[in-house]
Amino acid sequence: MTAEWWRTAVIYQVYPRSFADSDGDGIGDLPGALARIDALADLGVDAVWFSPFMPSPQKDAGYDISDYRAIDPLFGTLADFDAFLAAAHERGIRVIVDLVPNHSSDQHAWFQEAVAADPGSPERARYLFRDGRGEGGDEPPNNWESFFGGSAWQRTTLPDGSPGQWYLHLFDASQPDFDWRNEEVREEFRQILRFWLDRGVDGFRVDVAHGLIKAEGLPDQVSAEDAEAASAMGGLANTAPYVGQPEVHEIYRDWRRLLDEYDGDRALCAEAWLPTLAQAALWVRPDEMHQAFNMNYLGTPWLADRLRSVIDESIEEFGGVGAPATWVLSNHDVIRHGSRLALPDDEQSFGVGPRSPHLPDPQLSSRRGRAATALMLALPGSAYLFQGEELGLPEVIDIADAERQDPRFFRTNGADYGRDGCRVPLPWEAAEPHAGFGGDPWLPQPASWAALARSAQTSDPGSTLSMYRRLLALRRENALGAGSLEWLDEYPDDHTLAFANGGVAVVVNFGDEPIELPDGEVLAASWPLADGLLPPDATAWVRA
Ligand code: ISL
Repeated sequence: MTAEWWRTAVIYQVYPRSFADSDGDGIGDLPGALARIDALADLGVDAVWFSPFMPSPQKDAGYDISDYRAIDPLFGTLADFDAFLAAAHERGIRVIVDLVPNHSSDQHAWFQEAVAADPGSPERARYLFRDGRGEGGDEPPNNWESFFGGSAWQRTTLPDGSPGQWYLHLFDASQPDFDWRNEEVREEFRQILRFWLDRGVDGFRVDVAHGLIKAEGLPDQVSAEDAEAASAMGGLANTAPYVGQPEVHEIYRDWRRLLDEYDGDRALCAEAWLPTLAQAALWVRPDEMHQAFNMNYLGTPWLADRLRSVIDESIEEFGGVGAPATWVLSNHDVIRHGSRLALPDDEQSFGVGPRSPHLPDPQLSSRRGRAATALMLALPGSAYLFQGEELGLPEVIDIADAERQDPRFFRTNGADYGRDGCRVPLPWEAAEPHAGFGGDPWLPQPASWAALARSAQTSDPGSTLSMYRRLLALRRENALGAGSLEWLDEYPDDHTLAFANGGVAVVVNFGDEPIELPDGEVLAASWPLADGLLPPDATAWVRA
């Protein structure tokens, strides 16, 4: 592979608990992933990103880590990981692992020591313990809210049963936040990075990369209206006191120096949810991370003008700091993109379930899902795929409340369905029990998924899987990742996007009527053409 593989790579997210289960416990594992590695090679991806597989009480599906230098027995052993890494490298596939530095599990040895230690002790200083406000310290230290709902503070209980200090958790109460102003925390994570780099990983996806540093003094968050008023009066516009604090960049510069000591082009990718692309670009300045997820692109509805602006802005902002633009439509935190793009714009976050006001139409989901992918894979830069999107899996809606697992569902008392619907285990073999996933899956698979199994799609030229394979092969042959985008303005219509990337012209139809394609060989189409015309909610690639 060429130098700086991450500038153009298509990176496939393996969510290990839902990928492939080798031991029949209903939870995917590393030997299961190894047994299926040829499916990834065959698909044609450049790299795999593994969501966390480290030891964890699994309160947040592995994003609550109790030991950063081992593998949870649920998923296998370090030897299993080494075997996967070697097999991936043999096939020219890079492997990046998930680093979760914002918080640990409450079962991590450091947190257990912190709870047992006194206020003001070095053990407590690794996390964010504070006295409460109000009489008896009964009120949380500030007004911050958890991303999963409710207060971001949890009070501790002393051995005699009386209430003690509070600790900060931006996510679940079982996920206490580290204090990244503490040098001991920084040194620990340098060693963790080295542990995985020494094993040969090609890089890290960095969880919550916007949030490690909290504003000095942990001030109350100002409400959006107050912030607006302040900014209208010439004051500073509000950003949450735990998002995008300037000192966070020192940490990534330090990590970049560390990665640069290693050979082989290792990369850091920021999971940073920031209000604007201009802010996201700060994470990928030349001495910081290599890539940042483009959450602004992911959050854009299926509208030609909105997509055109976000594409232009992405190329400009990331390009402006010398970083590749990145693209992503699906991951383990959002509604699967076909289903999402078939929902009203204001219902595309926080999950969908049986009581949601609107449910996505399956046909429309399928058409938009495929069209959106065919648009994304033609863009220059690097793209992320989430396991199962290549099978056209829809969001699973009918999960009974009793079967749901996401802490977001529980912390909002079911007001948000949360993320279980995109995490349902993959179907591999149409004719096997549990569609060949392994044991009885930890989230129930719909019976209809047998028809979407990889075995049912693999030799069907019209399947979603065949479309992904074809697009990835064409993307590689035509070096689209390293290309550049030029809008084709002979399509002035509000309901069309058309651009050229090198020798490939790409046309996307957002309207209700079929449209003409430019002259030339049709290389790929996300939906069958009708009399040579591109139908609504479809994308075609044409040899220009
Ligand atoms: O900041 C957010 C929205 O503005 C949140 O969405 C947040 O950044 C996001 O949920 C972070 O997600 C990651 O960390 C979580 C974990 O539950 C997710 O699965 C992971 O992707 C806590 O580790």
